[in-house]
Amino acid sequence: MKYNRWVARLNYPSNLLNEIIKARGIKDRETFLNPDYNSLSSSGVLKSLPEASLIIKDAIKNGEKIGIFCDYDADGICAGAIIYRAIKSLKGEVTYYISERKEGYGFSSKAVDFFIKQKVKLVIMLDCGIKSHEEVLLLKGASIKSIIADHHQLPAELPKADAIVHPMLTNNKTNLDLSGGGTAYMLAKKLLGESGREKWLIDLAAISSVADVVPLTGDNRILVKYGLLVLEKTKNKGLIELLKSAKIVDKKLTVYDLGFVIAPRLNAAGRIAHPRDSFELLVGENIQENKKIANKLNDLNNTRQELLLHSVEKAIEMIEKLRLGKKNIIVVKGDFEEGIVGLIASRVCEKYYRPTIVLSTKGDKLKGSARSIDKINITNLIGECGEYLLSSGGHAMAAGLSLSKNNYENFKKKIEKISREFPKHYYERILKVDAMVRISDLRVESIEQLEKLAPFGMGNPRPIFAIEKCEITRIDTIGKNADHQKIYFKSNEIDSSCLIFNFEQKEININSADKVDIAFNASINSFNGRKSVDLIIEDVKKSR
Ligand SMILES: [Mn+2]
Repeated sequence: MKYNRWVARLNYPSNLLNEIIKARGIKDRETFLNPDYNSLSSSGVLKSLPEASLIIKDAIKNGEKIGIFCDYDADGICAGAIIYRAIKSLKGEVTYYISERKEGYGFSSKAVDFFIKQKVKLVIMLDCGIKSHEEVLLLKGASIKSIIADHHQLPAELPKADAIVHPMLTNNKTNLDLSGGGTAYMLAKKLLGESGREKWLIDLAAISSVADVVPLTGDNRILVKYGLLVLEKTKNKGLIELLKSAKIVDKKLTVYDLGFVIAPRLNAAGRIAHPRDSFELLVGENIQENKKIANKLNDLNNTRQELLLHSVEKAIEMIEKLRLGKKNIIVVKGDFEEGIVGLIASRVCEKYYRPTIVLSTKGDKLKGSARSIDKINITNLIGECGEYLLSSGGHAMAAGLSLSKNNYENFKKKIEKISREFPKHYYERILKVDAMVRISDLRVESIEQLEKLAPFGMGNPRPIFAIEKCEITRIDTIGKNADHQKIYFKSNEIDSSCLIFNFEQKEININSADKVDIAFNASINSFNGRKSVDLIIEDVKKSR
């Protein structure tokens, strides 16, 4: 059993779709089932959006050069590309500075120098900047205006930029969950005067939203739904080559493609090479050049995958040896590649269900990344140890940090001490089951109906069902590496089967003599024009 507990919201509902909608607390059923581009609401409530748009339009009108600075991850790169393309389509003059990961997160004084040399009159910071107080002042000193469009946690005092667009700064005090790219998209929408031209940029906003794992509800749901549609027929020449080299053309694209195929390729450059490649792909008009970059990103992504597997193994070895797996927080350091510490932390956090900080010892200081579990805001937790840090920032579930090597022990001691106070129940993995069902409820038609809840993702997961007391009749091991299983079972005298992917022996430990409860998601499998329902196991436990 992978989870400590299952909690079911519904018991044997008569109509799956209707009752799941209600149980998930979705208030406006019709709006949710039919997300409409015209009901995007963020652009109406974001503070300073009109001001920011006006500043950009003025700069364009006066023939002034505009500088773009964005974060080096997929969200930031897409945010930068959105605004770059919007300004280009208004015939503005625009340049960009993409910093490498080793220059550190956020707007740097090096970027300030670059923009001064380039005689830029306005700088727009995307998916970063909300903590760039000093750099904004440096720009001001050089008579350069600045706009920040960021979505990271707000500092106590805001930088003195000419306009700040941020999902937590709204006229009606709602806290929007936009990604960096989503925030940039709202600015582009305002800028292009809802001419309709901005719609061709929504694919980039969708990639951002999924890459940054913001909840796919409200405006994000609209961005992703329409973003997927636009991406299938995108006019972005770079994206076309990226889709080709990743072999996802001529198919219905899904959130999976955004999160596990496209975003990792855009991120790969920033992790182990230079993120400039990804940005230039997304704004480039030269097909040959784009082809070259897309293939390069493909290769980089393969290298990144191998590197990650190896590094995760190494991290787990350390954790097992030092018995850190049961501590309330896991802190490890090693000579990990800086660009993938976040990915390592994410795998470790998933495996042990503990907030995890992974630090790279490769540079002159320690640079790291953290991932967390539902009940612990990791950015706040790290912030409490600020006296030992050079920098830190992020969201509830993920953060970045850097510190000097001689502060490591003190930092570790303090954060472990605070974490020791956390109650046990924080560390319980709970599986939210949408409904207990009978095998006869899982007809092709009712599962097809549930597809109306898509796009699925963070904040709107594919529904999970559970069936009690299944009698196992046979277990087959399948897959190239024999790491999947097909389990045949009988429930209420009906024969059925389900699939388990990438199982770990100790998690799913059953044999054919057992009666088990299974928790799974259901999807439609079309083969040779025949439709059937696939049950993909999320967890299994012995029946009581
Ligand atoms: Mn972001």
